[in-house]
Amino acid sequence: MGFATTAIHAGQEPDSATGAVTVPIYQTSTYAQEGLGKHKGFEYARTSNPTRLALERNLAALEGARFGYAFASGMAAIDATMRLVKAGDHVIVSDNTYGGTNRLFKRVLANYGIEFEFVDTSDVTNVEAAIKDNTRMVFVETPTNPVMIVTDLTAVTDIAHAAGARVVCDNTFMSPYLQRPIEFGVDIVVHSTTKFLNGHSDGIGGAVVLNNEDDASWIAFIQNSAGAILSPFDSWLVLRGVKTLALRMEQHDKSGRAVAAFLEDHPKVQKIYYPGSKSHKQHELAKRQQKGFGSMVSFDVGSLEAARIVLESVTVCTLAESLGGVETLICHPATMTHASVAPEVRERLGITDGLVRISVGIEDTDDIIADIDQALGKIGK
Ligand code: P1T
Repeated sequence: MGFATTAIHAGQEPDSATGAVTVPIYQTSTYAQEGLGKHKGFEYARTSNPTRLALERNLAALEGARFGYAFASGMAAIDATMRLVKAGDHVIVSDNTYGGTNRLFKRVLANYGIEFEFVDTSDVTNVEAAIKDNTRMVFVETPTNPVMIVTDLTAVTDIAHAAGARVVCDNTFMSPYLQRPIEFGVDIVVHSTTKFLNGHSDGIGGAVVLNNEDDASWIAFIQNSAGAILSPFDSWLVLRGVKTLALRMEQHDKSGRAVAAFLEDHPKVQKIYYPGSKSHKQHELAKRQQKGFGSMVSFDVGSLEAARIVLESVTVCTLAESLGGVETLICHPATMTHASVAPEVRERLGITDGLVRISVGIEDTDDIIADIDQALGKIGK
């Protein structure tokens, strides 16, 4: 079955009671039982809900995995995944990740005895050098938010597995349409469904998908025990969004390439970060590992003042956090999405005061480019 067919049908049989072709929003907290221990497979909606279950099956199918679990946010999904390690375990993490991931690991989970080591995972020798006897997990984001560093998933997985560690990949920036980490040996894929999967900027959510049955049972146990579940309505919104994922990602990818090409040649732009650009250090790897390059583009205009002018001059693009929606969003990572990252780390990674990040939407490409062009034109005036 092709990707678009899977997106539209996996986990979504017509409703057995009514024939409704769209999975209903089962807005219920509990389910009537026929007798003690006699029920239709649903007991309490924190544990399971038919709308959420349909989404979980759908997302698992899209990533080519057996099990999927939906959470209240991407961060809740990542937090649940980290319950697979415990005090005394060592976790290697990509040194550039979404700021919230860095904050969760460094400021919250480190307090519970988990040892995090941040390395540039785009050079796999760094991962190899960081492996210790107690390494139990390697957590990578690829391409990274916001400087678009790409990690070789096969190479990292080989190293991690030889050491007995799981590999987790945050696939939010690509979506399963453009990258399927499990095909490269990755054990667990996490998503902020808030982004491309939902695609309409109208819900916060997250997901964990994986193949290993024991790990899946533990994630399900955590989902039920800690309770950070995705609501029936939000599950339905993501199911609705995923139906057009293939179409949307084609257009995101097309416009992302066009915007990147435009920025690359622009005199006011000092540097661009886009794996589809031939100047990107890992362009060849991105070509091998990804089906496209997506629509996340970052670029440096040299100063906070220049960035402010661009961000405050756009009219088609919207100044806002988040990404992956149908509308073009533009943001300032240093003060917005990555404000929680230490300034010296931001500086080293290239998250400068002049860095601007665009999530290219699916409006007419010419309108997006014209808007960015007029905003860049205001610099130095
Ligand atoms: O916002 P939430 O659904 O909890 O997802 C967190 C998250 C996880 N992983 C990646 C790669 C992300 O980009 C995010 C959220 N990112 C933004 C809000 C942003 O604007 O970058």
